[in-house]
Amino acid sequence: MYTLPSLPYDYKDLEPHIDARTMEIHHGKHHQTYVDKTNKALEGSAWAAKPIEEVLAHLADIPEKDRLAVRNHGGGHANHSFFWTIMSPKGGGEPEGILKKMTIQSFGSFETFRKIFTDAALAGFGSGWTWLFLDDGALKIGSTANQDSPIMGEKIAGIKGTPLLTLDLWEHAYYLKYQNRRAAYVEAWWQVVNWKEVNRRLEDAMA
Ligand code: MN3
Repeated sequence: MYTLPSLPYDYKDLEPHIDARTMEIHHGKHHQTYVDKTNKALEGSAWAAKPIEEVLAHLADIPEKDRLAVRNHGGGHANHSFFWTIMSPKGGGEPEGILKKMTIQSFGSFETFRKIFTDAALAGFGSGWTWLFLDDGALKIGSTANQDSPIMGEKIAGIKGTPLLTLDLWEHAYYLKYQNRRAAYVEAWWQVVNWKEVNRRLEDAMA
């Protein structure tokens, strides 16, 4: 049985960048629905006792009749659980530590990294996510459709690796406040990115 994780901050705490009403619906309704439908899809299965990340890494082993539901709703549960942690009311600014060093090594500068990530987020058509992830020791940026993620692997998601940072580009993530202005949402989101957490995940992945 999966359960909705509580947020590490209040719904209103990411204001004015991400509004409280959006957070309330996004977490309390959308994410809850992904949790409920994952539980339904895995009802009676031994997989339901495993962490959702482990299930998603072995999607091919899920019975075919349940596989798409697990991919979509389990993916939604995992992606949102991760997404909440990489935002913070004390976020924004620039990375520190090994993350700072590696973004400069990989992309030339933080500004270039930010631009490549932003361009990827704006280029996506329809619903999906843009990621910074670690693949074979290298930082990479890529996007996935629907609720796919790098942990599902290249065959399914088109990219593979350990997620470090992600941005939800479904309209439900921003439409109440930003309507069609996806670029304004992305710009606002940079103001709440929890670089400390992203750096911690990179340290863990490199260890
Ligand atoms: Mn969402």
